[in-house]
Amino acid sequence: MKRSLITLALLASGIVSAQAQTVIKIGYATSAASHYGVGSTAFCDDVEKGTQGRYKCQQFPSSALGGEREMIEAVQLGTLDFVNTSTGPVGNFVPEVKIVDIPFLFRDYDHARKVMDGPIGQDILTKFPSKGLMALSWTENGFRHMTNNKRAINKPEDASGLKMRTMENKVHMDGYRAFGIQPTPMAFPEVFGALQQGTVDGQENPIPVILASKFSQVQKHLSLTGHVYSPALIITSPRFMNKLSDADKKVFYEAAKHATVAQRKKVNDDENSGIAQLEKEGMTVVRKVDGAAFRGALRDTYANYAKEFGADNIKKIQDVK
Ligand code: EAX
Repeated sequence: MKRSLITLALLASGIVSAQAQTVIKIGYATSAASHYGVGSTAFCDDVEKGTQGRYKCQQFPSSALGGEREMIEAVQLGTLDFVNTSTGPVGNFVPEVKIVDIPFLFRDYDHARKVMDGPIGQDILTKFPSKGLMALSWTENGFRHMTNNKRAINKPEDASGLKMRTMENKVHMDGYRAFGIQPTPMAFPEVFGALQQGTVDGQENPIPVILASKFSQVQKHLSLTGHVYSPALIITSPRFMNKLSDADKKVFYEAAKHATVAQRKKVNDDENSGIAQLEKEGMTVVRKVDGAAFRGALRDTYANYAKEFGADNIKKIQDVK
């Protein structure tokens, strides 16, 4: 009798903690303090609040769960719940994503964000479920710039002959070949070591990644080529989403929207203060590259993109004002 009373009392006082709590895992490439960390934390905080603590995140920053391709595979398999990833390897899973990886497709951040948040970007999100994936929102990695240890890059001729690590992304690689670069696809966790050992001469990434990954320790030259916009996504699986009540689904979608805003703001902040920071860390920066020459070098490659993706579809993106 006494014992059952105590049990009752414990249950009564612990009613909230007695409620089941599900821990969800989310992984990303860079540190917790980076843009991916800021976006993922906004997502996690909102999920936890919106579900009154029934869902809680465990974050795996700094590629702790492997490269982006591996994390996407893990989400597909169900061993990871969420990944906040660049589109780098995503087109290998969902081909409709590839069009947004075309170099020099977007004029600037406003243009890119408008396309991703508008009908074109939102339509791409509908292509994920048939591949065992579900993309909740477009987050952001940023415009990519080249770094290397050989020379300052002002125009394609300067980049020509450089061995450069790229993402596992054919659309990028085709473009970079047109600049004369020797693209070397490699998973992100290996990049720092490859730069340090000189396996490659350079790499290309947005300012937030260059900062967070301390590439200034192993790279001398930075050129603000902005040669391609690197979108990112919060990806989960239909398997995960289908378990949720409608109300919880809404919480996750809203949380992902908040992640987008927070992550983009961090990209803006890093763009504003990061270049001076990288100079302070010893990098030599070319701020004004010959953008027209880089675009011109892509003429034939663009004809191939038009064949693959449809000239109309490319133009539709370019025409978004
Ligand atoms: O998404 O692989 C890359 O260069 C990505 O930009 C990085 O992992 C962040």
